Amino acid sequence: MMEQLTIVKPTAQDVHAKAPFLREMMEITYTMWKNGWDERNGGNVSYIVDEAEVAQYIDITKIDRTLNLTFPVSELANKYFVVTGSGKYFKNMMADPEHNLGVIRVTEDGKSIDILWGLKGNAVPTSELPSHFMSHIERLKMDPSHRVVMHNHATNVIAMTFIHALDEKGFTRTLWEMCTECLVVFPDGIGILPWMVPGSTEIGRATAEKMKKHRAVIWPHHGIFGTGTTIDEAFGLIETIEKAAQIYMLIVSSNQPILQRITNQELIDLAKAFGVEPMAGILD
Ligand code: 2HA
Ligand code: ZN
Repeated sequence: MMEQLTIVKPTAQDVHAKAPFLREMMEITYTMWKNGWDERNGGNVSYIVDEAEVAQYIDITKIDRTLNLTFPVSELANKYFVVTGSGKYFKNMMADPEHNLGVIRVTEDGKSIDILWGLKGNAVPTSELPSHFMSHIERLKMDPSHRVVMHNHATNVIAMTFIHALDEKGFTRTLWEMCTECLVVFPDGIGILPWMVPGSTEIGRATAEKMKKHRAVIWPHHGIFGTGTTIDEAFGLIETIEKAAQIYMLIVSSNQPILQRITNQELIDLAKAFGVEPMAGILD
């Protein structure tokens, strides 16, 4: 007998039925799972939301729990985030957002977070919170309209990290060559870390360091981080990189000789036509 997935219909009173920032998170995490990028509890997302917007749907004076951070983030003091929960399955986001998502606020001193909504059943924010928070800090310095940090296990990106050299310039150039739009979508190129233990403050620091120059960072044999000013932008960035990696894997797997490619001059022409500044040291 086929097991039926029960979708609990939200009632009009449910915050997640009304708040656009929660709907967006539910829909994007579910989409990522459907794409095969978030098996089991893989992946995590955090999204900065304005206080005024949160206050329209949630009583921001009511604190459910306060959790101490092992890494202080005074730069993010009093900021509100929607976050995915630690150990939670993206597959279940649409059916049960209150257990799988949370709305949190960083305290005035940056040493703790207040849980204001969701993360029911004593759940806590994503295990990759250090990478998320530290990346937010760096991206906000580069772009005050930055809002989203998104991590997933994009399949072809992971595959490519086994067979392509892990130097940032070479890897970026290969991706740019795979689809014409790539250079336009990520002219700032891809940051790549060495393999590291996930969930740690160390990988958080290393990821954030790369975020000073790039909006996307690859963790070899693990996955990708993408950032943006909106959920669509962060998702679109990862989607484009994953598509390029897929083309690369298809070409390599085809065992056919490469007969033609986008040339260096064509990439230069493309950057000029679209007014983007390509990551230095690749096309010159
Ligand atoms: O558990 O993807 O990197 C979620 C993860 C950890
Ligand atoms: Zn991961």
